[in-house]
Formats: sequence, structure tokens, C-alpha cells
Amino acid sequence: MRGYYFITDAALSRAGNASDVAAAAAAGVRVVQYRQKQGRTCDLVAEARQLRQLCRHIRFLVNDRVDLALEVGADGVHLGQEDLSYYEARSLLGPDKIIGVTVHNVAEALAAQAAGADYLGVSPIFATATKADAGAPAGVALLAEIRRRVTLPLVAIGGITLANAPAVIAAGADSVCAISAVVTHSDVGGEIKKFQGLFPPRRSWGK
Ligand code: TZP
Ligand code: MG
Repeated sequence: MRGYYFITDAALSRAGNASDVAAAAAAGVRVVQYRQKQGRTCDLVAEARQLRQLCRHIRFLVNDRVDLALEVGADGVHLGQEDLSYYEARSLLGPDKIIGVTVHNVAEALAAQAAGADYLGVSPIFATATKADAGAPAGVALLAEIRRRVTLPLVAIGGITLANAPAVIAAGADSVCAISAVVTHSDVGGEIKKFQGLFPPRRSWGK
């Protein structure tokens, strides 16, 4: 889990979720999260199924909805602190699915790691208008502190732009998610590639 992490946002998207997800997959994104808070469950299932198909070669996660994730064969879920607990979701999903947990401070990060989470979303790093109840910005200092205290992959989210992402990566984020900075653009894939270019290439042995 390294690089740009894509989350859908139908309200902000110019071209719609399917177009955005196809662009993200074509740009080389390894993880897509379907995040849709409103709508009829039957419509969400249909859309999630379509996106699962677009993401058949990459990880496809569902925000909040364990039922949707199971129904469409997603690779896992992403849970906030107010959603099903890690333990409740794990008992429904079984041992193999990915469960990511949003954390806002060191205590939540340590608790999620102890519970067994596969990765952490650290949120919000900066102020954001995309999520009304995102809470107070954590800043890169808290991200760095969480980096020192947990070994899990960290996905940074909230107010991230091409301008501030280098500081977020330097503070220890394995992945960054920038919703408005990407889906409001006409060239979603092009914007994603700019974010991916901020991650230093992995150094392999002998090189
Ligand atoms: N979770 C925490 S902040 C956020 C979510 C879904 C919204 C991030 O959107 P943006 O536009 O990248 O600030
Ligand atoms: Mg949630």
C-alpha cells in the first residue's frame, strides 16, 4: 500500500464515479475506495458492482458498508471511529479481507493497531470542506508521531494538495488521498500521476 489512494466522491466528481475509477486504475492506482453516504442501497449495490468490475485487478474497498462489501466481493472495508468496530467487521468479513480504520490521534492509532487493523487512515491532516465532520486538522506533526508509534501502513487524508503532499510523505505517509484536488479536474488520471510522482522510487538492493 504505497502511492496514491483513490476515494470516490460523486458529489465533487466532474465525470462520475465510473469514469474516475477507470481513470484511476489506468493511472496505476493500487487501491480504490467506494465512498457513498447517500442513496438507496439497491443503487449503491449496483454501482459498487460496476466499480468492483473496473477494479478487478486492483484492491477495491468499500467505506462504512460491510454488507455492500460482502455482496459485491470487495477486498475489504474502510471504517471510521463511529462505524462498526474492527471486531464486528472482522467477524462478518472473515480473516482474509482488508480492514482499514480512520484514526485522529495516537491513542486511536494504537488501539486500531492492537485490534488488528490492516492499515490506518490518518485524518484530517489539513482543513477540508469535503467532509463536514472531519474534525480538527491533525497536521503533519501528529502524522509523524503516529508514524513513530505504529508499524501499520498509513494513508493520509484531508486537505491534501500537490503543494502540501511532499511534507505529508516526508512525515511518514505510505499513501496519500486527495479527493477534491483530483476528482474536480477534467484529467483525473493526469492529476493522480502527479501525486504518484511525489513518491520516491523504491531503492532495490545493489542499485
Ligand atoms: N475523510 C477524512 S477527510 C476526508 C475524508 C473522506 C475528505 C478528504 O477530501 P479532500 O478533498 O481531499 O480534502
Ligand atoms: Mg465511516
